[in-house]
Amino acid sequence: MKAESSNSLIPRAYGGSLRLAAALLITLALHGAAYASRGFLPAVNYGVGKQPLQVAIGDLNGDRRPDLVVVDQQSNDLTLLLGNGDGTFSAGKSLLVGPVPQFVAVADINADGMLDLVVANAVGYENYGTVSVLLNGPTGFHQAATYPSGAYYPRALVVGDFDGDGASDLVVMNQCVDTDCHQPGVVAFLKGDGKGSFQVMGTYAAGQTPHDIVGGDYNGDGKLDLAVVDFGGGVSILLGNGDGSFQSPVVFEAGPVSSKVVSAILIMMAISTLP
Ligand SMILES: [Ca+2]
Ligand SMILES: [Ca+2]
Ligand SMILES: [Ca+2]
Repeated sequence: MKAESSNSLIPRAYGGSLRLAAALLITLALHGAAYASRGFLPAVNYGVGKQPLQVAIGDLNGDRRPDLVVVDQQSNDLTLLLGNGDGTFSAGKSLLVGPVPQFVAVADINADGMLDLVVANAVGYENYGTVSVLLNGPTGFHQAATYPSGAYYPRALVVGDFDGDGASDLVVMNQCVDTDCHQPGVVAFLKGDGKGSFQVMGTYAAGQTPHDIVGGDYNGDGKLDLAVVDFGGGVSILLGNGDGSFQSPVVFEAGPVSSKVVSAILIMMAISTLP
């Protein structure tokens, strides 16, 4: 049983919060020697869609060179930037997803050896959230298939086999449970069939204002757990039962979360307090 992620630098805790740090580490590792003596080279900018919100890394076209995929919140698409292997990128195509996309995860969800894309779409506070699944293939990504996210305003998700049947599942962090968003959000377990389809099987409380989510086996029992960062402060650890269900959150109190880096540090601190 093992979570899947394009980020292999951080084995026990990975996902949205740490992806930014991983991207920075990769960049520094690739170019560290040159940068150490000369400083950073001038930035090179690449066009993407409207209101880019998040970026993920993975070899998306199978040429063994890391590529980038950018979430464009306002144009409802993803932009692919294909890596040339020398730190430059070629403009890729855009891929339509659901309304108001918030987050993309890169993982081989149908175990065919090609990395796929899974997107959390906020859709809008007045509508139920969705997840877009884009399977990869020899000729590129297929058209997105859409599934309910389990509640309202999904902001992030993690991919992993949470019920131990060998097929990748999703856990989606939804910020709201109703259109007013007055109640605390939930995380939803979406069971995967191994072919790219997902179905909501249950939702679980995860703090007052869930903001980010990371998956990993935090207590070393071989079952995937969750760390949910709260916007108001603190981290909720939900230990997995290994069947797709989760125990009541263990809350690690902390101050307000001001950045992704702070989120990552808080998660590490919360894990260190587990018995
Ligand atoms: Ca695949
Ligand atoms: Ca599974
Ligand atoms: Ca565990």
